[in-house]
Amino acid sequence: MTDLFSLTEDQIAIQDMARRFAADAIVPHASGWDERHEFPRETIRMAAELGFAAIYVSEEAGGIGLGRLEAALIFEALAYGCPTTSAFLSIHNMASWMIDRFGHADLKARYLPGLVGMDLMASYCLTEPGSGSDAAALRTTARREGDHYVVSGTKQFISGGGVNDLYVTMVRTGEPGPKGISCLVIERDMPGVSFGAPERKLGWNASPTAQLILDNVQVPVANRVGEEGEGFRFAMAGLDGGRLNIGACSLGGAQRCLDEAIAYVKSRSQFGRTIAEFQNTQFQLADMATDLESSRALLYLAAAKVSADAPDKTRFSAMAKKLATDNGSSIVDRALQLFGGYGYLKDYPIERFWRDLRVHRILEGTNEVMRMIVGRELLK
Ligand code: FAD
Ligand code: 2MC
Repeated sequence: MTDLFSLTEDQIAIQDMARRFAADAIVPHASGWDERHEFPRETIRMAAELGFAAIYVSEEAGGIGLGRLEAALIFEALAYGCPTTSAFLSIHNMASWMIDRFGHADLKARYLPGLVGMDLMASYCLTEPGSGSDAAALRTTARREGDHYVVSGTKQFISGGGVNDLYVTMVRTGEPGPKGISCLVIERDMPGVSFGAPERKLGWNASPTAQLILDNVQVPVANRVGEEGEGFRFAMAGLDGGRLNIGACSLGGAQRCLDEAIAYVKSRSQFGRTIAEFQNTQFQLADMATDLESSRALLYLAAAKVSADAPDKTRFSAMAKKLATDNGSSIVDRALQLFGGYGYLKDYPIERFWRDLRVHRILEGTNEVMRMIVGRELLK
């Protein structure tokens, strides 16, 4: 019976490898990246050498061809050091997977060899200034002229905007609504591509965010992923996996803060005894651990469903993203409280995780949108 609920030897080996990489290459540096607003390009390239840039890209295309549970284990382990860097890799994986899964042979041959080793880094571009949650209302237009599309519009909040090489971009080629949307791979150096100023954010400082501005960009029809009108479905399929990964980033960040809190309460004394001895502290830790394990259990189940292409995978991915990111934020907040005033200082890592995990309740679909997806499905 317990075999059903334990990881396989291979999964444990993958998790160990990711944990070792995080301990050596991420944990010691993450607060500096945050403080300096530094994008850790070299560390990300090192992660790619372990296959972490193409975790669920097929082996034929040069990826490591693993499932979504393995991906969640990796992103969770990396987020123990830096949720932002882990999420950056997740977005690259999502965009690369869309090309591998839905692209035609020529497109794959042109871009995937660079993407799997991260010689090329990719962004995912759905959101616009006027359409966030209502993603199917996007207005960036792609007008076909011969063997090119002429693309104009603005994509908002693009992770990797300005630093990445490729932009997997949802554009309007047809009627209003989801059926008029197509997906194009746009290169940073194409004439007419520019970027807004880097956004000044509460957290996610190690991950640059900027507008992608497209002004009559000529994009070859050969850069279209799949057929016209299929872009929204591809974007949503990408997010089924992306949402798991963001949830996993919250699990890793919350686990780190729980571990830090356990160590801290044993070392800090007030009223003549360690604060660990207060029943309130023990109850807080117990609740934090319970919330973390229940989120993890649902997330791993949802990941297995996305791997298996189960009919209810989208609903499970949405439920897991909501639970893991809400609980992740709340666990980090409770850890900060256990640290007292020291939790509020940059001398300890908690405040960074507090800021970084907060946005996971908003991006890759707000947690209200997650409830909309689940509610609609239940009432179908
Ligand atoms: P809105 O959609 O305007 O929502 C505002 C509020 O209204 C929210 O609370 C929302 O839940 C609520 N709301 C909206 N509709 C409903 C409804 N029907 N019922 C109930 N409540 C509702 N996007 C990309 O495409 N690529 C990226 O790489 C990317 N990276 C990001 C990085 C960062 C740091 C941030 C902050 C955002 C990023 N995003 C990216 C955008 C992100 O996905 C959007 O911010 C998110 O989807 C919400 O859209 P919005 O900000 O326009 O909010
Ligand atoms: N997989 C495949 N197809 C899907 C799908 C999925 N998970 N979800 C929807 N579709 C299809 C759906 O089947 C339908 O096609 P058809 O009519 O042929 O059946 C089509 O897409 C339209 O779907 P809906 O009718 O559900 O579309 P609607 O406009 O009502 O809303 C909603 C969909 C709200 C779920 C979507 O707009 C959404 O997810 N909004 C949130 C946006 C978001 O998550 N943004 C994240 C940006 S990325 C980011 O933040 C990063 C940090 C990278």
